[in-house]
Amino acid sequence: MKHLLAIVVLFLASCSPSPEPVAKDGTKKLVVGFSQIGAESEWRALETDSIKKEAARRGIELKFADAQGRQENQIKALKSFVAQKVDAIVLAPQTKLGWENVLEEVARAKIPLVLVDRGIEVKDDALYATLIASDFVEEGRMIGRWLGEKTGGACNVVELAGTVGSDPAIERAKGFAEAIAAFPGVRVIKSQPAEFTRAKGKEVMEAFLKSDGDAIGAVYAHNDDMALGALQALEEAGKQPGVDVLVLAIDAAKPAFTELVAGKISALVECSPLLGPLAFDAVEKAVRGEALPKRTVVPDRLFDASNAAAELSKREY
Ligand code: GZL
Repeated sequence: MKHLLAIVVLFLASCSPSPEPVAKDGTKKLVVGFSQIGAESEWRALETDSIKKEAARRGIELKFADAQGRQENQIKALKSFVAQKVDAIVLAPQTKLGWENVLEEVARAKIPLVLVDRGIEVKDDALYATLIASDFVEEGRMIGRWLGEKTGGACNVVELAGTVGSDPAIERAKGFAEAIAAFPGVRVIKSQPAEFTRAKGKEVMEAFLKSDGDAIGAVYAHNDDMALGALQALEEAGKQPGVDVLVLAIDAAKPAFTELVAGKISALVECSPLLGPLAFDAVEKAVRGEALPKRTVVPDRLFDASNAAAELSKREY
């Protein structure tokens, strides 16, 4: 009889659902799904690292999904997070459009969703708890104003644009155009997408040099990586970046910042990738049902030859 009872008890125990993860202080461990765009740039790798490190520091179980640069993979990841009944979702959305249906599914599952790094366009902004990102329009304005003042308002610019349809690409172009409107002689003579990558930035810059060569006075790259690719193309064409052609970019991560100090890049506007702490502050508030501001703007500064050397040793990324 005793053996039979022991077998029954063991059988029942094996049927019980796996115990929920428990944090160090005994509370239920938060389980958060993070849908990341991919690994197209230095900035993206830094952001992923910041999110992963902060989750570990807070004892949060992070389910990480890398979409390899494809929105459909992000949508699949969000559906999977819903099926796994995560406590919250963090999304870095590759593009502005195409999120309505999957975010409605997330909302029906009553899972709070925090946007980091890029915004989206949806009819009902209740579909996300908050957006934590830089002000990309202002980043573009800062670069445009700097270029207008630097060149006395006369310069032919070629623009290396970010991923088509992405918030930073759309807004950084808009802000730059707004600022240079005050300098009629500053004109964008060519603009092409270069996917935020170094390789594509080099390839598109080579095409610009073929078509417009000596007419080019400045390169405006929507991120560091495309600017670094442009530097390679310029030097291979026998040009001296920073002397023959001004090179301007946004992100200000270490590799580009080093070229700024060296004088090959002329100006950088920073865009912090260290969004982990802010993201999980928002997640923890959202899970507790606390109200959140719809938008948290991460402030950015401009660096050029006047302040780059003094700033280099202080950089966190
Ligand atoms: C900005 C981020 C952009 C970076 C690029 O928040 O979305 O995407 O500027 C990255 O380097 O690829």
